Amino acid sequence: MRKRAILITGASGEVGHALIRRLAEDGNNVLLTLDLHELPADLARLTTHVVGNLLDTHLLTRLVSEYEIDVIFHLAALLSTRSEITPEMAHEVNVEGTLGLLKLAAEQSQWRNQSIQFMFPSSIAVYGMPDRESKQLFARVREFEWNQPRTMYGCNKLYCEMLGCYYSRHYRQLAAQQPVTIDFRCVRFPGLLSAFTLPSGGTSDYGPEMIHAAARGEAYACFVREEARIPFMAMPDAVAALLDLARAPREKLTRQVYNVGAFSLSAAQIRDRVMAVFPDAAIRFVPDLKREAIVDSWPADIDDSAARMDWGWSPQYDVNRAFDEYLFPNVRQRYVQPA
Ligand code: AKB
Repeated sequence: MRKRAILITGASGEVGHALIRRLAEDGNNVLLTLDLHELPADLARLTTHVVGNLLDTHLLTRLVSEYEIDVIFHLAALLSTRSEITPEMAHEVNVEGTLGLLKLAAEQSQWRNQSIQFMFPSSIAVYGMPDRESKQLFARVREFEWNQPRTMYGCNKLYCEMLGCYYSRHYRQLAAQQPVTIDFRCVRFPGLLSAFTLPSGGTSDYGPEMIHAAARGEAYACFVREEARIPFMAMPDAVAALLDLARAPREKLTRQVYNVGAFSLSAAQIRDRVMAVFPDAAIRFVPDLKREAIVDSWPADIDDSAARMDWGWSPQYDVNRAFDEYLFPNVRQRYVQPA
């Protein structure tokens, strides 16, 4: 008998850590996690963790021979800055990795005659504002607007959203009998702020880096100018968005890809909040014009009314709660030196 499980790829990334903890709170969930890296010991005991490559098809086949996977949270990806450094590798991981997993999920759905749920985190990187004037003028973008990404990562995410929709609606459309397909659902995340982990390889990283550097008592040179603005979200809300969408009745969903928002901040506004709590923080603005151009291509904010309407999306952390109740107390605690 195969064991029923929830599969999380990219489990040792930021969202993975938070999602494992949250899913493990419900003692009934059996978690199977996959990543190139080990998990920290406190997380590893909550899951069956496999160290391996998503692109290894033999490994994936072995996993489905041992586990009956009901839900997949496909988090594995190279983020935007990293993807610009190695674009072809980003394509391999972000697109081919996703394609292989979609195919596997579709085949398993057919085999079991039951739809496997495929949860996919996408990103504001799928948007590409052509210039700062347009960004100011069209401050809150809807899902179907400005889909002209400037980065490899943005292109990868946008295409994988489409692949997910294809695999769930049209896969094997010419077969004599329409097979059972996957239940693909996707949220487009803004920049994420976690109190417990630091991102690596992203371009929204200046937000969390500024906060964590101040708590560690280290100087920070922010790589975008003070006015640069994008939407952000506290990590608990990101996990809640994935889980709320996963639980939403299918008939309520009018689309498969949803924006989810919480608040929008300029880099200066993050600095001001940090300085109010860590008055000795040494924060300078030393723009890296190339990374800043990526941030400028992302919208200032997103319109998430479809998510609010269809499945009741409502972030629990507005900007004040995110900083004052979640980020600052936990980040401060994280770097306390033992007496
Ligand atoms: C990145 O900066 O690449 C990510 C994202 C906005 O998706 N954090």
